[in-house]
Amino acid sequence: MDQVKQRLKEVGESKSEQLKELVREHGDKVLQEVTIGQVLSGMKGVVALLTDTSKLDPSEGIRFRGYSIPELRAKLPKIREDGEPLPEGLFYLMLIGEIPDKATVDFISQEWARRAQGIPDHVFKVIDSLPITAHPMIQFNTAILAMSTESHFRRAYMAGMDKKDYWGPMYEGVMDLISRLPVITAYIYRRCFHGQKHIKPDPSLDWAGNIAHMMGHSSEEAKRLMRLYMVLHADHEGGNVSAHATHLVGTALSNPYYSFSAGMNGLAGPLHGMANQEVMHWLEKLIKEIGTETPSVDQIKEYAIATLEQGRVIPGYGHAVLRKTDPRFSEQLNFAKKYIPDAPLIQLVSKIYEVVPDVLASTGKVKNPWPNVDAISGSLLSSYGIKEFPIYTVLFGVSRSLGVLTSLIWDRIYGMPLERPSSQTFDWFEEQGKQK
Ligand code: HAX
Repeated sequence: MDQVKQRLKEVGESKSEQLKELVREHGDKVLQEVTIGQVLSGMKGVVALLTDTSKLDPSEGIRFRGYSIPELRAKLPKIREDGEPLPEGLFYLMLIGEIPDKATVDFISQEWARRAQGIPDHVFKVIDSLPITAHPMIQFNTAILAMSTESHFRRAYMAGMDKKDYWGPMYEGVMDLISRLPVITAYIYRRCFHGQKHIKPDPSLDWAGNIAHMMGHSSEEAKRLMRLYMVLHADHEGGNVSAHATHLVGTALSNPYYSFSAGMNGLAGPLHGMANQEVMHWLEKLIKEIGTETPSVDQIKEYAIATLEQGRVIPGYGHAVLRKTDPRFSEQLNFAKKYIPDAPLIQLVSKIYEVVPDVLASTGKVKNPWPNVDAISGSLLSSYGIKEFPIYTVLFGVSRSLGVLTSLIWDRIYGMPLERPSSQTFDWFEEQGKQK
């Protein structure tokens, strides 16, 4: 058993006992009242999930196992003191609940580099059988499903594994899957956009550095950006579509590939992860229609209002939980201002930030008029040379694997049962509304 798995076993055994005790002692306690409005508006604010990896505060933003993003940047191990934290460290923190030392992070880097070599040939053949014009998210998700032939969990389950051991093969599958996503991503990227000229992984590199390297953006600057990107998108508590879908499908004891694929299907929606690509189309159209990369505040305002009048959303703005500027937006903006302050797209994003919140607030219905993570991530990637928008949601998915798959392991440690909420008909809701 590797050192991370061993530590997980120790932490997990005690936590799963505590959970059983909690349900035994306090299982009947009422948590909250739920209104018809909440249920019929996407269950916003309804507490229905247990997720330890991160928690989202409407005003403050995300905390991973209690640590804010600035705290993580200070505490998680890095390659260089002035660099970005390594996503391997965030993975360990989310999995174990402790900040790892550099040696542990190095172990995970090496372990993932080793496991990344095990992708079976048929996965690449399956990708190659898709049209080159198929959206990268289609290719990504197809590859994830194709990799499920390797599922440790499925094999162990078929062999009659004891319930209490579910977490072990789940851990092995998750480690394999996370390690392999960068290779798959770079393969799709180079297939679609760089004449199928593929670049081998460099096993001496860290996980995120390797993504940049295999995509062909191997400068130190691009690697630094990729580390930031992979940390910032890793998790957003349990209720967002990708996390929730991964968890839900996992409760049927579907293997990690099936479960993660469900989450990625959700991430591919324009109101979730695909918003990063949508933002770039929105910016591109703005530049084309107004005829300049440096529009005035009034021109941006007019363009934003026109978007709303067409019955469309302004991508990159708004959030189901957040009620302030997303700190993941601010972190990226600070990064850009530090390293590429003159990049035209970053200047445009900054100017839009001055205008759009007021436009959205003036509608009187948008609960959060502030930018989310997607308002800037594509502009940042593009400014570093990764200009092919369709790959952006795939990169988001690679990062999101860290959080949702960690939670999937914990679901099996906790012995989470099949999730099966109740549904009611329209007539039932109407009847409830009439009752005093
Ligand atoms: N532009 C225009 N209208 C918006 C809006 C925006 N950016 N954000 C919300 N609204 C509208 C909603 O469409 C809704 O309109 P209707 O009542 O006519 O249906 C109304 O304002 C109330 O919505 P809300 O309660 O404020 O927001 P929701 O919780 O329903 O939705 C969304 C949250 C993120 C889906 C929403 O803000 C949105 O569509 N934003 C644009 C897409 C986007 O950036 N998505 C990425 C979000 C972050 C993320 O998950 N990244 O992966």
